[in-house]
Amino acid sequence: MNLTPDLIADYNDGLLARHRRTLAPWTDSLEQTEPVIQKLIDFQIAIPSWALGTGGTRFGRFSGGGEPGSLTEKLDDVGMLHALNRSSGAISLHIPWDIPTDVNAVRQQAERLGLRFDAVNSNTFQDQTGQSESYKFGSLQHTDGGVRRQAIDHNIEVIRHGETLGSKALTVWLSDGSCFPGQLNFRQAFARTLASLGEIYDALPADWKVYVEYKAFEPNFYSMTVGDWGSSYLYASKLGPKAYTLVDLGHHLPNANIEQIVAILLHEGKLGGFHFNDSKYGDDDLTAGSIKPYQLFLIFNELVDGMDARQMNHANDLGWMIDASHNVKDPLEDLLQSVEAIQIAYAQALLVDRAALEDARQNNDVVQAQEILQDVFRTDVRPLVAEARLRAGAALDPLGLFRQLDVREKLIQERGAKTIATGL
Ligand SMILES: [Mn+2]
Repeated sequence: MNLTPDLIADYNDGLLARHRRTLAPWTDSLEQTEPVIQKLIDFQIAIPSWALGTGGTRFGRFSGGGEPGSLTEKLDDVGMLHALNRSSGAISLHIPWDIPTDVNAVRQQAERLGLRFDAVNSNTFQDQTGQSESYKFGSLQHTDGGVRRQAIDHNIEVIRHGETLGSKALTVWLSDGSCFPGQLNFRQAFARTLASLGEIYDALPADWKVYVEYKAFEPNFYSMTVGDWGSSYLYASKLGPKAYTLVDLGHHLPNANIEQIVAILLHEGKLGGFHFNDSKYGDDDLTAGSIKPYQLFLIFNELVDGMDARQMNHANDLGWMIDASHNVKDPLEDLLQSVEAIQIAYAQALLVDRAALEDARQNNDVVQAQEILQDVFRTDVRPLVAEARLRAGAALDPLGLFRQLDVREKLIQERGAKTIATGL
């Protein structure tokens, strides 16, 4: 589907009067809002290729129809999201699910759609057809050197695929761990994993980063070999300056203080990237901001504060990615909702009066510190986010336009009702 600038402008014309009315209260404080709008325009959130199809659980999967059956179709879907919101200008690929067959064609298509390739993801949590060794008992931690070799080589192959597409980072998430007490020698598993990661690290091009993603539990339920931010930080520190920790919001034990984790990692210069999602219980992979929007805001509050303290570029210096997928919504509508929730939290964090907050902290004025944060959180910044979209050439209401155009119905007609996105 070709969402031309004219089509989007026509759609926006119908919403413009209402938008101007909601934006009016902000025009009195232009000095404060202009930089926020510009930062919102610059801020791009990568869409993971695996979120374009309906996710599933181990109990079942309910395809919504019209899912992308090839890398080309996945790029088309992200290109459409980006045309709608001008904030999804990147895609994060998963190897082997998304191995490009014609690299030049893929690069050209991405360029045409205004997309770049964010971190590439390796997969040693499944066995692939024809693979000689099994990952049943782990990959980089495995007791058998042959399994470790295969997993290391796979990660290096993922780097090479990423290089051909212009990606600059590898994300390693390991399902390695153990399900029962006694199964694993923790110290040896750590040492083997570190040595394996070291070989992958050595294969990184000079301008690449490796993100070490952690997860508290699942699929292993007794121990995970990269189970928390401390272990990830330890691996990343020992690996070297190109290695960073990646925070996936759903990968913590319940009630973990993620904003504090983010603050400390940023302080140490070891936060590399983000996987946004939301959860009620565990790794629920729900829409960003759908369950705990205040937590999302508090995380962005630390991100903005910590990045500014290190003079980092908000848009480019960290990897911003969504990692969500579930069973019940249209995946594309869900992604539009996630991107907007992230933008709202980011805009609110940019509006925090940091001098006043520091002053309140200095004076141990707990009430005032809380008031400052909650006042911003309770402010409706949606008009600012919409204004950023308008200026960037996006739809004022991306979800509204998506529905008005019957995009899903057209994708079903084009691709069929029973397609399943590769890898799902
Ligand atoms: Mn993740």
